Amino acid sequence: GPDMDWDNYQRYETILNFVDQSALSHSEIASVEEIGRTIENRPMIVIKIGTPVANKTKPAIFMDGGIHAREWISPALTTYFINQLVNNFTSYDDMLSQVDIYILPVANPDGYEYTHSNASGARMWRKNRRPDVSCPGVDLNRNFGYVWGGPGTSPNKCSEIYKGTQAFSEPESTAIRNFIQRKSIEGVNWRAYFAIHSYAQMWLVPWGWTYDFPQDYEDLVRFGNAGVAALTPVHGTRYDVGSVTELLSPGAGGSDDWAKGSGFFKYSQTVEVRDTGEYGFILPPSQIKDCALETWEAIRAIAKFLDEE
Ligand code: ING
Ligand code: ZN
Repeated sequence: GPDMDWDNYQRYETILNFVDQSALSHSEIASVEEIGRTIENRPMIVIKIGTPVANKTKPAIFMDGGIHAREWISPALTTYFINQLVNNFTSYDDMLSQVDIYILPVANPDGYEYTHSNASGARMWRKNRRPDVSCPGVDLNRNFGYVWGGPGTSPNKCSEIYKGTQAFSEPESTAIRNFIQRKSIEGVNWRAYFAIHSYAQMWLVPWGWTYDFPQDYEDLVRFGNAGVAALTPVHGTRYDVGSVTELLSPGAGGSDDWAKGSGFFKYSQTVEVRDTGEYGFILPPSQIKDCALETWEAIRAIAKFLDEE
């Protein structure tokens, strides 16, 4: 298929080939796993990247990208991070010994591919592609099973924040949950969960379901501040750090609330990347590399934080 680059937004097939090739050519540090299939039977893949360190359980990071179809910058970033870690790894071997990182580059490939189609209004599609005669699609970021159906969700199939028929009714959210549970049982030391979204330039921490704060909220903000302190100097891009409800509005059933509420992850966040609304979801491809470079610095700072903790 076509080659990968970060001058344009890529189709899912190109992303799949890129991730497979990255792991195949660097099998000493990377491996790919199919974690499930979407409603339209597309494979969902996670790449694990890290060097084994003897006598140490490394902190592990999980990242979901592209859970919302129209947020094209998200898969562009997750694939950029994969490329930095796998194909430029000699300059980042520090990070590869500090953490194990698991990246799901596109959590909603059915929706992502739909936004690349010519169907009327398709470019602004958000949900997955669960079929329905009148209103297809479930908001995967309202379908996770922690206070499912709480504030900021809808029981209406036609809503952009439709929660689905029950918690984890969708194969895409179920695949993420099952993978995290299974790896935990296998001994993976989950520490930080990242959901990569656009747009707002905000580093959002739980909770999304309530205006209350988690009891360790200050730790989560300190973690977020460490990321943003590394991000902003790169191009002067400003991010706010705070809870979802504090900075935006309630939204229950998000992947970040589930990651925290399930107890698997202490540090859980939704990072809303560029911009603040000038282009919104239609961020020009000319901004991909700048956005990727600055957020990559945040991820590197976070790896160091977790290693030193
Ligand atoms: N924003 C997020 C959304 O899902 C959010 C905000 C994060 C809500 C976490 C609830 C939990 O609506 C975007 N841009 O998708
Ligand atoms: Zn989103």
